Amino acid sequence: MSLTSILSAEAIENAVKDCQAPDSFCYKKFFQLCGLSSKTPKEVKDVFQILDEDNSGFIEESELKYFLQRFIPGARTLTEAETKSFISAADDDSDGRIGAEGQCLISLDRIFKTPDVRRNYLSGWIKSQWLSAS
Ligand SMILES: [Ca+2]
Repeated sequence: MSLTSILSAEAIENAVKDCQAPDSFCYKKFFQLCGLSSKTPKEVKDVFQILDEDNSGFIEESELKYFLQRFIPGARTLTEAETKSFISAADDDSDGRIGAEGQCLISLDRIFKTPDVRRNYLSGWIKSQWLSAS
């Protein structure tokens, strides 16, 4: 699984180009430009898993720093200020990392989605939890 199997290479390039200057990274704009905002819950979770390089179930600060390089190898690293504001936007329990499960998945969703899509995603997520529990 690679990011370009979920997102178009052209959209990724546009998104990364848009935040080439240090401290110009805006995650909302980035997710819109690269097309992630319109992806299904499953695809969003696939992207999360790609970004979670060590499969810890969380995206840590060290992984976020290289966020843009996961999309395009030659891209810049995020600055400390960008990394911190990105994490604080998604980190509900303030443990300094973004998780993919439970409450954390919902907060990740808050970043990725518009409110209408978020509701559908939430109900889909709850269903998937029930299915996997039975
Ligand atoms: Ca990780």
